[in-house]
Amino acid sequence: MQQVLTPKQVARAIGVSESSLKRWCDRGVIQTERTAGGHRRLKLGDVLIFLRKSDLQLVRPEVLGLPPGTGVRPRVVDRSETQLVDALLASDVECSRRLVFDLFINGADVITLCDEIFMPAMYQIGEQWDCGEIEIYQERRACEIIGQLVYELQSVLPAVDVEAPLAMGGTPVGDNYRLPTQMLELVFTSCGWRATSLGSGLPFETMLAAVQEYRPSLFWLSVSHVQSQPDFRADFGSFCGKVPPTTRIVVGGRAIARDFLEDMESVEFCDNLRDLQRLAEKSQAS
Ligand code: B12
Repeated sequence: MQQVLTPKQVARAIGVSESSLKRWCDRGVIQTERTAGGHRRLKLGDVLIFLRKSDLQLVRPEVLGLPPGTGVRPRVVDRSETQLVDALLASDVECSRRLVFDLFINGADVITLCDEIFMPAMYQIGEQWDCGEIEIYQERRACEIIGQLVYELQSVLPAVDVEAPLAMGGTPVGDNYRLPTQMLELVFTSCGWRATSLGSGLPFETMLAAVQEYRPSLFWLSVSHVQSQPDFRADFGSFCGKVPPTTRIVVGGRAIARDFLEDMESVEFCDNLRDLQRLAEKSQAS
């Protein structure tokens, strides 16, 4: 559910008069809804979209539920990854949120955030863990915070049409990575699809049961860890054979190589989330 705000709250957050804000609402400059009683109401996501397009700064971000200091200074993607790593390792949720919402208000889309900020930040954390420079709890906590941020970003995206195509997916058994499949749900939602991540560590039989029950237009498989390549190949091949042709299968992730799929004609491979966005937008248009 998106946070819903009154014009008074938004005016306070942006530091303008309530009457100016109401005028913008009525001119359609900022997307507004009306209650049954005719009162104007604004969704947090629409306020953020408005801020992206305007030169206005947030003066009281707390009113919108954002950390103090959010939206005050422009932030660039370049240095943000390292700043996020520091915030994550210090378990500083507010600083992490501020960074991410600063970038979002500055125009970074959710794919840039996932592919260019979250993923490299977790990569750095993985390297530090591998060198024994950080504690395991710091790595786990970083995952939790990013997971929280991904949900928060999802909650500010525009509502998706109930008739929109459905995408669904998860990670196979033995693969305990939660963030990639959560991010795939976010990306499909941002492309206007209905999207459901089934989670991680799923046996292929249960994925098939979900496909048969919900008949998605697309099923994604995120593969970050494979226990046994031959078993995975056999199980995945058999799964693909049983999925109805009306469901496209898309695969990606760190543990999957393009040549792995050479003889699997019914499966599409995506290198990254940007690739996936192109595929999602193309399929929706056709
Ligand atoms: C957090 C973490 C874990 C956590 C995950 C917790 C959780 N709830 O998710 C847990 C504890 C499970 C874990 C366990 C292990 N881990 Co680990 N882990 C990591 C770490 C630090 C981050 C992973 C992550 O979430 N990254 C963020 C995501 C979003 O990035 P991503 O996976 O690359 O996904 C991106 C793309 O690949 C793409 N993508 C992914 N899937 C798909 C699908 C489609 C369709 C598309 C289009 C795109 C796409 O989009 C994403 C966004 O850009 C990495 C470091 C790293 N390099 O990433 C190590 C790392 C992957 N782990 C490693 C290891 C060794 C392990 C273990 C084997 C350790 C052990 N001995 O038990 C186990 C194996 C786990 C298993 N059976 O699944 C090594 C792997 C080394 C190697 N060469 O294979 C790494 C690289 C750490 C290191 N530097 O050594 N790990």
